[in-house]
Amino acid sequence: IRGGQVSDIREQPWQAAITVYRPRSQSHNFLCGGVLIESCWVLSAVFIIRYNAGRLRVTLGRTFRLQNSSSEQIFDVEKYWIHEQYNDETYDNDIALLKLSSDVGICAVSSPEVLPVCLPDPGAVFPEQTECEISGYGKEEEFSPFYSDRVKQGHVRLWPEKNCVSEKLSGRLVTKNMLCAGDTRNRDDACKGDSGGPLVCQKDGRMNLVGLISWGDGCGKKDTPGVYTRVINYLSWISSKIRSNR
Ligand code: 4AZ
Repeated sequence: IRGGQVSDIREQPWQAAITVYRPRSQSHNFLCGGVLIESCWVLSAVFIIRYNAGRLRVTLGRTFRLQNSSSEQIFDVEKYWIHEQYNDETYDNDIALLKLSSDVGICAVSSPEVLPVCLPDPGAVFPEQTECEISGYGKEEEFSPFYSDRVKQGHVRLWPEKNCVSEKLSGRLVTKNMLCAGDTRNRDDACKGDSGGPLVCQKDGRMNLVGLISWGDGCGKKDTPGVYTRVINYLSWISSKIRSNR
């Protein structure tokens, strides 16, 4: 997260960190963010997941990315699904669903540090300028060599659709499956390593997962929004995958 502030995982208990096991170094490398939506189910973005064939692992409940914590819950990924219409060039349909591995049918156990986020109702409307929250362990500046040691959160507003166009994003295509959000102060934004993580907005006293961090033109550039996968367009994709693979 560029800008924003350091946070505690209890403020984003659905935030996941996705890592891949590298046999050569016998270590887990951080890849990107994810979002817990049910005990055994995590949403993330496609791009990173797909180029990292290997043993994926999901870490929940950690405030500090590299520090073990008594509140953490760690799972191997049993299987994952990439959206059938994912487009490698435009990042259209940038959504992946991960099933956590468990022998007992229960994976993540709810606690102050680990809690699934709500998906929006199919008809929910989130008006332009709604203030929402993003989070992740990604970079604090576009060209920083390091990911953040600690989970961060940032505040962004939903952009009017008429401004969410390729002219604001170095000419790259924006589709109906994407939404734009940004900070009116040009400060907070998602950055490298945050993709797959949450954009949540409050509605009726609950946090709803409105977007998945997907792409952008740099991090926190003036008048340039971050681009998010529009989660509400995928509610039936998500529920049918879960239903047929429980
Ligand atoms: C990334 O590379 C990334 N400023 C995600 C979001 C944004 C930029 C880069 C938006 O994961």
